[in-house]
Amino acid sequence: MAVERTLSIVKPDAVEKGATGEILRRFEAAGLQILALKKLHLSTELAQGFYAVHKERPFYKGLVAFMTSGPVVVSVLEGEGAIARNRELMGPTNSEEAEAGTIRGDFGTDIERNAAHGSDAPETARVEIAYFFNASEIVGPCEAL
Ligand code: FUP
Repeated sequence: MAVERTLSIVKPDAVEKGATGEILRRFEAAGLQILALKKLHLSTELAQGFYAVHKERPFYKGLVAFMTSGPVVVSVLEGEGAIARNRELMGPTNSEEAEAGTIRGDFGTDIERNAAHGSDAPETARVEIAYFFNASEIVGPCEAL
């Protein structure tokens, strides 16, 4: 399997619960290296741009309101099959359908307040990583893991 990079966001609900450290721990325990990491409070413009693909959807306004409701923690993860591995760790989009032991099952509430975001394909990962990080902010790879 190819070494990939993916963008992760610990969403405002999980940050507010104090689950950031546990979520990042799960990434590392699953063999994903953290190449870049920052905490920020998204502006409406930044959240709208990130979710622009959904702008005609009925949930867009609520999603942007949620994503700007508190700080998020954004990271670049790297590893073998990182995109699928991250999505496995997160569980399905709807936290009500996510099993215990998954990030969305353990820390999310429903389909909107679902604790985490992860890129869904290599091309979206490239776009999403560049949306939040300059090349100089991405450090790695490291040999330790
Ligand atoms: P995912 O790839 O799992 O993040 O899911 P999607 O790209 O389908 O959706 C992006 C985000 O939109 C989800 F994280 C939550 C939100 N969403 C809703 O709030 N309501 C919906 O009905 C579908 C998605």
